[in-house]
Amino acid sequence: MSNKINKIKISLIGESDVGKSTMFYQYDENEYYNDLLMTTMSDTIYTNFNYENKEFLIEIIDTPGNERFRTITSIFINNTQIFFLIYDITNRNSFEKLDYWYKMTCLNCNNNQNIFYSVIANKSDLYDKKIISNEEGINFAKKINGYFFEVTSTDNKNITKLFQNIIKKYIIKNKKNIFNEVNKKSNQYNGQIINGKKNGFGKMNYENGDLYEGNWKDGLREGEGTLINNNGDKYYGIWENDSLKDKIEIEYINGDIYKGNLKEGKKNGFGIYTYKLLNIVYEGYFENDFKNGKGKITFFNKRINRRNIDSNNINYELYEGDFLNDKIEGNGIYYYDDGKIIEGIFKNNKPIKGHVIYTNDKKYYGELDDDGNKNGKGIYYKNENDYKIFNENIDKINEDIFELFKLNIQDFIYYGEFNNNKKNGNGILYMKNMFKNYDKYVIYKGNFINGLKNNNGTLYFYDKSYLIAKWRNNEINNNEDGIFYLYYISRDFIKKLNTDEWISYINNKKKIVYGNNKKNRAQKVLYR
Ligand SMILES: Nc1nc2c(ncn2[C@@H]2O[C@H](COP(=O)(O)OP(=O)(O)OP(=O)(O)O)[C@@H](O)[C@H]2O)c(=O)[nH]1
Ligand SMILES: [Mg+2]
Repeated sequence: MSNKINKIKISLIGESDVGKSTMFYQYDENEYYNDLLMTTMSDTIYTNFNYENKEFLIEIIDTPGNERFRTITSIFINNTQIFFLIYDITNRNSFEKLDYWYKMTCLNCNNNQNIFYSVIANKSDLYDKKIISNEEGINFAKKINGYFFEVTSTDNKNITKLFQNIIKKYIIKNKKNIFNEVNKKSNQYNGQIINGKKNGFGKMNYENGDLYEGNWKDGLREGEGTLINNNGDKYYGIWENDSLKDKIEIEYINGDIYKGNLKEGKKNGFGIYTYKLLNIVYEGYFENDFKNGKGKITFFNKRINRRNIDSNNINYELYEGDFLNDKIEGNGIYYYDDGKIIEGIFKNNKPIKGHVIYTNDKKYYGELDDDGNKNGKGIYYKNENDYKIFNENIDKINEDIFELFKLNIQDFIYYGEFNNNKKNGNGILYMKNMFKNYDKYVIYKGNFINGLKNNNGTLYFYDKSYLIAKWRNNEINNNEDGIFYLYYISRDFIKKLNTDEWISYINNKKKIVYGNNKKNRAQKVLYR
């Protein structure tokens, strides 16, 4: 056999920052570097690989992803047998550019039949920042006739296994050429034969690279057995009539483990999936390999920081509820590592609407943004009973704001628009001590910016009087025309006030007293 055939060239390509060099050094030096400089020149390492007593010389090329150095890349990847098309699972652009990189691999080749493509989803340790689903990665791999792998370059075992597996796969796929086995049968069986058929224990190498080791009956797999498929995934279980029975255990190439039900080779029904590297466990239902239905995912890598959490026996970040197509989607409850709890509706791994309980004991019900922050319309409150009463009377309040005084709310309620976790937009704020030294409840209905009263808003007082004013950061805005209106509905009386009167009234923190002396009430409100 010529030396030429025994050499295998692997090229690592993909956008800048996806982790090519990190992977390269992890394989070469068993070391994780997180401070590598951007690659500007190609880098090469050589290693040996042994397969079925044959030595292979492996040449691995690291290339620059940055646009400025791409001319070099296209030269250095000439005559590559195995391409690692690498993307970063947290970066959509890096995934979308794979198509470009794929095309580059074929610039100078007249026939890419013998090129082995592996699509590598890197940085799997950044699970919570993942935005490219495996489904997307797998679909792209299928499109280019390649294989899909998800890895993290922070873990040496993971990367070693990845390289070994891909090289092995490549060799198996090209066995005929490499071993000159053109006339040999590639289906090889090594084991017991009874009555001319496989019976008892035996080992079988399949043409497609699968390997089965286990029991046989009348030529079919039957009983205990392990299959290592051509992807490097290991299936252990009880076989019946040549296929795996429902309850099985799979050890994936990246170390992940699945224990549970299988139907037609795919995870279906109840199962437990352990993301070994990430220290995350999913227990629940699957459909066609995806998390689908009810389930629970525990992030053992994230401890919950919450004072009273022990009473619930929850120590790790977890979500319990509905899943759809491998994502957290539907109704569920999420216990975050910062102690926040969200019970509500989720979509695409994120909450969109629900009840939020904060560690500071405040609560929120309403719309949320991707990060679980208050965004949109909602009610912010402290006392569960207040919320209940408020919610039941919301129609009345919308019609007549003074109804709110009758509800006897104990703490505070804000009902309205949020943006960026803060009151932003229109809302109603009902609270005690809205002004210092003032011990009565007041309602503000109007506009907020960054949590503060701003622009147009009205203050409503106990006695059905109200003040219409312009606001700036919680203060009456004295930059405006200086005229404010105090309406005394009950007395059919309107008093115009100038800025100074109101500024001194609010800012001098005078106590407002709603009079026992009805006759002088207006004066008291204003000047006491
Ligand atoms: N969390 C995490 N970070 C990674 C991983 N792999 C690489 N990184 C980080 O990603 C950044 C870029 O890594 P590089 O290996 O330099 O990227 P590259 O693809 O070689 O980039 P170019 O040389 O510019 O083409 C570095 O900060 C690495 O530490 C990984 O698996 N997990
Ligand atoms: Mg690099």
